[in-house]
Amino acid sequence: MLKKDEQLEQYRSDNDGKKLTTNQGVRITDDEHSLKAGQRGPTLMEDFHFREKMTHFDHERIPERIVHARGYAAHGVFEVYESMKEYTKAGFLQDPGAKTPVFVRFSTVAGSRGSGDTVRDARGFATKFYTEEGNYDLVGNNIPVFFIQDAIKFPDLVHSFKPEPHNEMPQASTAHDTFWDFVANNTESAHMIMWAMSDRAIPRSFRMMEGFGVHTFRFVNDQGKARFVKFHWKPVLGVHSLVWDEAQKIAGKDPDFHRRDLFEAIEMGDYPEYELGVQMIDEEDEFSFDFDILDPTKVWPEEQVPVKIIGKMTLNKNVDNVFAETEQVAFHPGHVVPGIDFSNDPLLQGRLFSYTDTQLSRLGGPNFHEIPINRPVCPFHNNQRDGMHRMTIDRGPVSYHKNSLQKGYPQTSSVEEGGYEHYQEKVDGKKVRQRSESFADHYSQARLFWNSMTPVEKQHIVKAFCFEVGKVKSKDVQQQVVNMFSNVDVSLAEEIALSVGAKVPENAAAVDVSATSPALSQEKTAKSPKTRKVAVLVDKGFDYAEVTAVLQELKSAGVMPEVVGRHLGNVLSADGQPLEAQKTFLTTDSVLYDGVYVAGSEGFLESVKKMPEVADFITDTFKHFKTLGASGIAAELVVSLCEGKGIVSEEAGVLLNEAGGDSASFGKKLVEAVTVDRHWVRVQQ
Ligand code: HDD
Repeated sequence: MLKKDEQLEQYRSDNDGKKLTTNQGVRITDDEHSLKAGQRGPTLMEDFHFREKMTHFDHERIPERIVHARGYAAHGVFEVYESMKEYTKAGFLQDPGAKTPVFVRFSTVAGSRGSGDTVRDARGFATKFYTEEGNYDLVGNNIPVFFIQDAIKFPDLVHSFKPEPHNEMPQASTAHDTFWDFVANNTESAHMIMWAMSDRAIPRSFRMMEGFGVHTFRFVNDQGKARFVKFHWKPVLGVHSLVWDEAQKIAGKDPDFHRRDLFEAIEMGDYPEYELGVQMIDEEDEFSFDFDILDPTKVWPEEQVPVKIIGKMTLNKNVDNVFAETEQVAFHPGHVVPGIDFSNDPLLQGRLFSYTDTQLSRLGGPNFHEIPINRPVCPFHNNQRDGMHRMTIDRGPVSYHKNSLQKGYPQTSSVEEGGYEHYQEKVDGKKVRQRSESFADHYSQARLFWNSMTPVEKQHIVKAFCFEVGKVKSKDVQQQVVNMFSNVDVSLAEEIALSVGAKVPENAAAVDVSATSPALSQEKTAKSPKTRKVAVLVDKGFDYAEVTAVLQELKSAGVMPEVVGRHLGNVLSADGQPLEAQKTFLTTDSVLYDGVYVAGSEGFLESVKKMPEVADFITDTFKHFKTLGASGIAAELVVSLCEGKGIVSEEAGVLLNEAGGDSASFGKKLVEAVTVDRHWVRVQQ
């Protein structure tokens, strides 16, 4: 058991086999009737059980996070691959054998706590490392840059993307006037907007997205030597996304799509894994780049500053209680340990104030560090006292430093004893409300991103712009957005302009979009069939030998097939053999799978005639570029439904198996096609 788990164990409680009591421990005889004066009479004030139960219920809700309200979390473990002693003295990065407990919360940014998972948005990726030297929080996103360069603009940014205050619409969406008005008037957002309009903003799964610390931090080693560092999480399963139409449909069919995916993967033992990578720049090279390394709207292109993979995180345990753990966890980029320090990035500096401050109202006082999920696993002692919900019983009369009555305890530590020493950066400047000229280039990296995309990725970005800006009502704002993005690429601006009825400015200069950073594209990401979900559509009269052979192939490759039928329970094959359907054509939908395999039978054709949902299963799978397999008479059906909608061929991920064909090799081909993921060749130009 990891140390954090042991600690949490003390607080876990089970009702199984227990008597119902009040919070004071008094046993209760009846929990269904309030105490009344006569069976039909009024309820009595002295009913302490009623009062206590109702009062507690009345106060069950706490304020949701101002951003990142909707999130889902899991426990896990982090292990470093090799000692990082040369670069940092951080204890948890020294010993490859050491296991550091972690707690990770993934989130969307804009939506309320009850909003859908698959909205277009950045995703939060916040990790708490419970190290022996204190908690270290890496509070990042799945996008490596941010909208703004100075934290003082954060309230403005958030006000612009939250639902508009006069009518509280739209929920969990940036497709509205105030957001795009903010963008067009704050052009430093250009680079982040390119990412937000890309497939990165609609991940297939929390398990299949990257994480980034975004800011430049510092590593400091035991010699006091510092280096600038950026943090990356790289998912072992690769980076994969949904397509926009699918994402929107999932938001209705299963708003919990991402949390369900994470929860189920962990329950099944398919533990999500992410490798930790660092990019490092020597202090001497601070000014060697054509961007300012302190600017949070810039990446350090991986081709210029390689990512060194240094360890792995495995998420292996779901929470026991979402409120107690996921909701009450409090992250803070200012929670650092010796060996990790800050840079002067003005966005980071502002964050260092905001996070503790927000917990004061969200978690109701200054003692939120005592909530079990937030407690460090190492001892913590100081002279802070009292406040709402204080749990620790501090003994003795002394609560001040320095003292003699308690022999100076709790004592400070020297650096050698592990005391945190801030990096002694020399700072000299006039007090000014200004931004460095070196932050003024808002477009080069937006262009770099755009130019590093494949044609399909570009097409998705264009469509996302057309959707989002198309929902804006103000013609003026639409025009401003077109003007702004003509600085990234005129052809991009032309497409947006055409779609929203605006004009590309006549003086728009053809900008140089020749530089690329191939690492920015998802195209070459790791691809694996593992944990991919395939719907197996069956109806009465299917070929039992074929379906079981295909199921076998899928399962042995780590694919997760789910049998879907007209009704739950056993579906009978042509030779009378039963196969259990776990879902029905009504309770699930093609958008919830990575591929669909249709086992042909007369019964299936009947279902297609009777239920339009069944044909949608096929056409949507095709439309979303996912693997589509069909056998026997379903093969003809697939061809007739999909021809005219794009390319129907094996190369395009449409696999047809004649009745009586070799089912095992058909199953293998299905696995290969699911591994490829999306079959973009179907895209009709
Ligand atoms: Fe933030 C939450 C990530 C800029 C202020 N932020 C929050 C969470 C994540 C991030 C992942 C959710 C943590 C959780 O799951 O509980 N935030 C970022 C990143 C940023 C960023 C990657 C830019 C690089 N944030 C940022 C700025 C400010 C804040 C500039 C304010 C100055 N963020 C907050 C907050 C939140 C928060 C209001 C809301 C809930 C919370 O802190 O605990 O304080």
